[in-house]
Amino acid sequence: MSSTHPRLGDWVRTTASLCRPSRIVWCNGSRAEFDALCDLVVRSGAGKRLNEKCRPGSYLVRSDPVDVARVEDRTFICSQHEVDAGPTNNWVEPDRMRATLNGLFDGCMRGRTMYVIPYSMGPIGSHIAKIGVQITDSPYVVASMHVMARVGEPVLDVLGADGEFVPCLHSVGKPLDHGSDVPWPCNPDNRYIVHYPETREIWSFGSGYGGNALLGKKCLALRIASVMARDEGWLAEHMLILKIANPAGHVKYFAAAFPSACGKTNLAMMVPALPGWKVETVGDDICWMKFDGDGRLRAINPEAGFFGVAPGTSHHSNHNAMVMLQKNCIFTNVAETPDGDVWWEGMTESPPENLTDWRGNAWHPGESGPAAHPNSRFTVACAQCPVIAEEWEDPHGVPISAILFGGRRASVVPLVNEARDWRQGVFFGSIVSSEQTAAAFGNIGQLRRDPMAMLPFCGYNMADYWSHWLAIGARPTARLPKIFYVNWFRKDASGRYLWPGFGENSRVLKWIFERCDGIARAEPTVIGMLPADGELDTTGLDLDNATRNELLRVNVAGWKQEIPLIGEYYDRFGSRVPGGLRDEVRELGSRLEHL
Ligand code: OXD
Ligand code: MN
Repeated sequence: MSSTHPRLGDWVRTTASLCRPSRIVWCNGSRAEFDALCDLVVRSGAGKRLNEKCRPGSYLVRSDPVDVARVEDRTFICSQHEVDAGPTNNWVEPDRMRATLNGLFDGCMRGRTMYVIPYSMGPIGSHIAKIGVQITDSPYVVASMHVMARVGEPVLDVLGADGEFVPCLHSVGKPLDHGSDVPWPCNPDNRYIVHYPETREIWSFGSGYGGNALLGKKCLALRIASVMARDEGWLAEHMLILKIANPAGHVKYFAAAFPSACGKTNLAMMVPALPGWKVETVGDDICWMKFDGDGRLRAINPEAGFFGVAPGTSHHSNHNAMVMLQKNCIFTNVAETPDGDVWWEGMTESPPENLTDWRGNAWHPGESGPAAHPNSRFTVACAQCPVIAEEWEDPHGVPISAILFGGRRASVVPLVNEARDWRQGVFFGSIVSSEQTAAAFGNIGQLRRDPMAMLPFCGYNMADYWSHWLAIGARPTARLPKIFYVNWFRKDASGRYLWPGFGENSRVLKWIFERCDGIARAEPTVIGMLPADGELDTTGLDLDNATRNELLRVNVAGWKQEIPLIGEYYDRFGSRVPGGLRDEVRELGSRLEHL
């Protein structure tokens, strides 16, 4: 197969003459192609087929131990002007970066196959979807892209002769000059994950893992898409999308942003503890929202698969994920049981006796390091989720009633807080912060500000991104979702969680649902609208009054301490910070002073 799209054809030819692969394969997206790629990964020594009796159709892949996570310090936004990348992104002048990359990519695919993967982020042909074409020399990446995106011929059909696409060039950065290969080729000394926002191109070198290499996900669907969204008047966000139905069967859709490793996948697939309530999944990581003709924001999940963190996933934390993972999965860097199945920390209360760890070494309980790498992953099709919403592929998207922002905060930030209006909601999003590790009492811990959970994923100046959010809210015809700030992670003096989390979070979702309908009552406070007395449904929960009050209290002293920290954070962005957010912080400060 080749393309009838002259610009695409030219790009593939130019790239091939730069990278000099042995052969070029255009991916058609078929099942046979997927199976052949998985066979290749097995034959390379990086992967093995799991026991058909335990995990039919599934594979375990082990990466090089130096290539196990996204490399934020090697991720670049190469806009023409440094200020357009902003202080939270790495920046190099684009011509300089192009010179460096041209040098690295020169001959980098010698002895390897160059795969061309046309893919769609979003249902093929949806007006909200975007097309990318990834070139890569990693069969593991192609197989993963089969799961994570819609790939192959149908995408070329939509592209036609002159459709728009984002060129995404990827190489593991290890030419095969003298025959023998290593199981997981990579080039840890020369890693570059590079985005050119103005020309909408992605170049990635040296890593074969996750978001560094599956370029549809963080690179296209967030960093480049956030720039497109700014220019075209929509939102590309690091958010799950869930469908929630009350006992009467009335349905709403919520989008929720949390920093990585704060339980987005668990929330998206939750089993509600409240009788009669039902949660279904539309997406677990990325959400694209566009206004429809009625002024409502409608959301699609641009992905076709889940690339989730395995450790911590169990029948207690995410029963639906455990069911979803029973077959047809690619597991990377988890541990292996003697009977050819997988295991990770948190899957069961105690580990099995004999395991092979993520590096391929024998592992026994009590060993100092974990058996599965903390960032080990599963890659699985969304369609396999037992609670996938039937409309998850609706090309028009689903209408969003509420947007939730959240982080991991042991203190100060209440369990749930509704923004008075859109501007305050954007303020909430801009101050999201998360404790890097579980903080001990008395020490509010090292906080990492992660505005809208987009810190590593915003493709332009974060302050301009806040202005874009404010502009979305200022559209005269907009019928905007309500915005909430949630925090499941409050702790008491001894470090014990105050809130049980997981399925019990449905109690918070119920209050939000009923706030959207104007049924539940809220109490206006200086920091926002908190559930009025008795409005958070805690029936059947072992939660004493003191704990409940602590979860929903306005911690005046704590917020007073936050105000200068927020101001200092904003100062990093100088004059680009929108006046509306400066007003929010000043007004919050003066309301607190008057208490
Ligand atoms: C992810 C992340 O992989 O946010 O989704 O790191
Ligand atoms: Mn994510």
